[in-house]
Amino acid sequence: MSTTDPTLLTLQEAADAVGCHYQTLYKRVRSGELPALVAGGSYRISRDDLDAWLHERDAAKGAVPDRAERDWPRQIETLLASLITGDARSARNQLDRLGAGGVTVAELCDRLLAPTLARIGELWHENELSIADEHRASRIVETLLDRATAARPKSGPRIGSAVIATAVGDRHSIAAQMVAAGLQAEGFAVHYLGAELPVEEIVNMAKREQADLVALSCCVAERGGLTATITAVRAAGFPIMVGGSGIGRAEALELGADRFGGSIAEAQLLARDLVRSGA
Ligand code: B12
Repeated sequence: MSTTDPTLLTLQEAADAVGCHYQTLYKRVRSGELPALVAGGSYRISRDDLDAWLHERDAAKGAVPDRAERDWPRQIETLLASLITGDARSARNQLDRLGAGGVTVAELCDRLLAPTLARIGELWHENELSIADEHRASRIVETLLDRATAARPKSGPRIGSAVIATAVGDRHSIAAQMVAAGLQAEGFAVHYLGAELPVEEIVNMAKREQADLVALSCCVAERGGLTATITAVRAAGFPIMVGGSGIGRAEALELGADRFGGSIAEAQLLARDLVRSGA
């Protein structure tokens, strides 16, 4: 392995990712608790080893670690700059660093990706960004979500299975992709269908995969496709949860959703709840 291997971190890089002083990691390396290589006269830590160490430490504590509070406004500005300039590599590195520091998929979505996309939306609205700028940024976010999902396969028994989509008439697939990433990280088998699928296709997939629930994301004001999908999914007997910036709780429940959620963290809790309650 060469010292330029991007998966090998210096002590300082690893400490930055974790949000602690480098001396803390130095002591863990010296005690043998955290595996490290010596390259060019200094320690190098692999991302996999760092992740495993963080995981063990969290498990031993039995609680969420008290890592330094993330500076989310700064993280958002950094990601925004990468998305605006189309710098996919910097965006990827930023998320990798946060992931190595123990940030969850739900936090990445709720605290970083969604607010950054909202800023993209504002700039687009104010004609500061072109449609092409917005499309390039959206595409980068899709690849970041693919990567975040792939990096965190949850071990242990499967909690349930979920079919996830947006309703016909709503092309905002990224929100649904975030729900899929969040549920997958939680231990669900996810069947993510993206946008613009006819209602019967969503229902058929739920039947074929014997889904425990259907999750729909809604980012637009249009209601025809959403109403038809909720009605058909309910008629087929599948529990359904709805969320997204285009709809509120009262309306979603009124349209027939069993649950409404306003974040990916909530989507994870609600999905577990739907599986447990079977409705
Ligand atoms: C990217 C984008 C697009 C892309 C989408 C690309 C893609 N592959 O997704 C494209 C270019 C296709 C697009 C098109 C349009 N867009 Co657009 N778009 C956006 C933008 C910038 C980001 C959307 C996004 O992905 N946000 C991130 C998501 C994840 O955030 P979120 O919805 O808040 O979701 C969070 C929670 O609500 C929750 N959640 C979400 N879903 C679910 C589901 C469940 C079950 C649960 C529990 C929780 C949950 O978790 C998420 C994370 O915290 C927004 C700006 C914004 N403020 O969001 C506009 C925005 C959504 N678009 C808008 C508009 C108007 C349009 C167009 C009509 C523009 C046009 N004139 O053509 C078309 C509509 C096309 C259509 N029929 O769908 C408006 C919507 C207004 C409205 N409510 O109707 C917005 C708000 C921009 C604006 N300020 O005007 N858009």
